[in-house]
Amino acid sequence: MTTMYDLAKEEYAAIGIDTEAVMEKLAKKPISVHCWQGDDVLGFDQEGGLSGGIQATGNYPGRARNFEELTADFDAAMALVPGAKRINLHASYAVFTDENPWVDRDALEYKHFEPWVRWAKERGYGIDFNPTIFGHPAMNNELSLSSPDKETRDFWIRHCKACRKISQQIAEALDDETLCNIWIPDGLKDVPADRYGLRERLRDSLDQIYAEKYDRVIDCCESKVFGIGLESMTVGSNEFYLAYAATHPGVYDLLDLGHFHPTENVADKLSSLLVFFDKVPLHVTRPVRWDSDHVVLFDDPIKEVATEIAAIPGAWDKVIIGLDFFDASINRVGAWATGTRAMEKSLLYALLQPSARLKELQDTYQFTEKMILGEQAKSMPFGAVWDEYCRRQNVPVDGGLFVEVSTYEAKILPERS
Ligand code: RNT
Ligand code: ZN
Repeated sequence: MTTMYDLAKEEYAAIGIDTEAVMEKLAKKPISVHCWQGDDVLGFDQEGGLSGGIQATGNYPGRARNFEELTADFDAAMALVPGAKRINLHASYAVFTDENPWVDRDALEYKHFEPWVRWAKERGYGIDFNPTIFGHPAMNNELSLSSPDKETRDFWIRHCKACRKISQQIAEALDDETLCNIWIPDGLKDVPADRYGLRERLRDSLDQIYAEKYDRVIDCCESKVFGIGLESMTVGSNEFYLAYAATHPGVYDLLDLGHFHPTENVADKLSSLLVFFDKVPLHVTRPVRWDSDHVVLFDDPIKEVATEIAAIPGAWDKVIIGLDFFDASINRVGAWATGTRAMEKSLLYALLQPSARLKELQDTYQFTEKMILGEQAKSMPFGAVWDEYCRRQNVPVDGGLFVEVSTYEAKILPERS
C-alpha cells in the first residue's frame, strides 16, 4: 500500500530533498528543554514567588511542587516529543533533603543537583544550567550584579561562581558540556540618572565571575530590552553582552526571541553572530505584545529561525537551541509537549525547504524563480513527513496528543489538590 509518506517522499525528492536523511539528521539535534514550564518558574528554594520583571500568568491546577512531581511531569511531556533532548535547570531547582538541607544560593554545591544528574543520566539527557538571579531577598531594588551596593553584588557573584562550578561538575558527571546562562533582570523603572555606572559594575562583576576557566562549561549571558516594572532601561542590553562576548572569548551572547523590540527579527541576527562566533545560544519563546513567554507554536518567526539554523553553513551545530516559555493558564504538560514539538516541527519544516537551490537562485539574481519556488515549498506535503517522523520516534501524531495529555492530567490532579 502506498502511504501519504511515500507520496511526500517522492514529491520532496523531485526538488532534491531526501526526507529519510532529513529525519535522521533532525532526530540527533538536541533541544534543551527548560524545567520551569512545569511549576511556573517558582523553583524549590524560596517561598517569595517570582520577581525580576517576568511573570507566569494563570492558575491552571496541577503545578509540580517538588522534584518528584516535576520530573514525573517532564517525563510525561517528553514521552510525547520526538528527537533528542536535554534539560535546562535553574539553580532554584536545587534538591534539598535531610542529608542536604537548605542552603542559600551563594552556597549551592553539586550535591544539591545530584538527583537531577542521576535522573538525566538514566534518560540520556544532557543538562544545561542557569544561576537564578530573581525571586530572592538579595535582589536589591531589582538590581544584582550591577547594584551600587557591594554586598549585593558580592552575593550574586558568589552565586554565579557556584553555578559555573556546578555546571562543570555536572558536565564531568555526564561526560558532556553544560551551557551556563547568566540572565539578570537589572534595570530601572524610570528615567535613569546614570546608565554608565550600572553597566560598568556589571562588566566588573562578570569579569570576577569568569576569572576561573572551566573546560566543560559553555558560558553565555542573555540580553534583554525591558522587564515589567523595569521599563526605562535594562543594564544587560544586547549591545552590552554582544560587546562583552566579542571581547571575552568563551563567553557568548544568548538571544531570547522575546527580548527585542517587536519589529526586530531574531532570525536576521543569527547570520551576523555566526560570522563571528562559533556558538550562538538561543531561548526560543513566543512573545505576544511583550516578553510574555507564550508556548512556542509552529508560526512564522520560529520557522524563520529554524530556516536559518538549517541553511547557514555550520549553523546546525553552532546554534544551541533552548526553549523558554511558561504558561500557567493551561495544562503544563500539554504546554511543554506542544512547545517542544513546535520547535522540532519547525526544524523539520526548515530541513525540507530547498534552501540550497533558493540560495543559488539568489546568488544568480533569479529572483522571480526564487519567489515561485519558495511559495511552492510552503504547500508541499510537509504534514505527511511530520507524522512519519512522529511514528518512527514512537510519539503520537498531532491528532493523538490531547488524549495523552488529558489522561495524564486525570491521573495526577487528584494527588495534587
Ligand atoms: C527572562 C529570561 C530568562 C527567564 C528564565 C526563567 O526574561 O528570558 O531566560 O525566562 O531564565
Ligand atoms: Zn530567556
